[in-house]
Amino acid sequence: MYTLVIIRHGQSQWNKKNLFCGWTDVDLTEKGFEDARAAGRLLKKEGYTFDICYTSVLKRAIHTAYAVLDEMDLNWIPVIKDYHLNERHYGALQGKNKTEMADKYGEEQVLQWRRSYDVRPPVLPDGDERLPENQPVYKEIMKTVKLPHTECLKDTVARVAPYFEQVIKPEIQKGKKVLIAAHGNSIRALMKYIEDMPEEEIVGINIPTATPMIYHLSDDFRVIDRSFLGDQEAIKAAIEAVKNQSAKSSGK
Ligand code: DG2
Repeated sequence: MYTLVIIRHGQSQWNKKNLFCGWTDVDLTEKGFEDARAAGRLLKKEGYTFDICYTSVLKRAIHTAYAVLDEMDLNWIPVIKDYHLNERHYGALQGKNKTEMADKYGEEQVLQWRRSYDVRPPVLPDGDERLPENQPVYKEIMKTVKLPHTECLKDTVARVAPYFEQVIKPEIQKGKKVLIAAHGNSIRALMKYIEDMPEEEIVGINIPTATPMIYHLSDDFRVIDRSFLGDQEAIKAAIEAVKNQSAKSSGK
């Protein structure tokens, strides 16, 4: 049996302001750092350890990975940063407030952008300085890969799944204990792939920040169980809060 631990980063500056973030490289808040450190302490207390960590090229996930590992005295393990684990690209929604968008376009529309499986948000316009081709971090990658200007979850699955299958899974099969520090939707994409989850089920899944998710997998990589580590009532409330981020402001 294998154990795999996946964690969404702690609260980011833009989570706090309720802005769509996607590939925007914003940092954690103080609370985000502290919650990530608390997750590391919890993992250590519960007896977990890691041999290798995978994260995205976005600092909110990278800083979460290091905060967790620091609390576990595991700063020395390899931390692999790869754009395949980036958040779903949120296109032209990046930087927009989720509540304001619900007030303007209706909750249904915003929910479709946030949670539908195959509807892409509006694309970032050509020439926009936020496009991946204008970011130094993607310069090398762009030489061989076409990077997105918007993504639906299906697109995110299409980049996350091969990376998991070809890079991460072989390490798990070698017996390495793996930590993945990623994002709400890149984690949902991973879950869809690992569990072979139907589209109707993944649309209802919301991932709380800085909460370790534990997978037990059989030798042939079937899911034995999946659970969140920590106070189950608080986790339920955190999941509900993520779900409700695109509710209209009261009175609208
Ligand atoms: C959030 C997810 O991603 O937003 O891009 O705004 O995990 O990097 O904070 P994260 C974003 P929702 O899909 O939950 O609206």
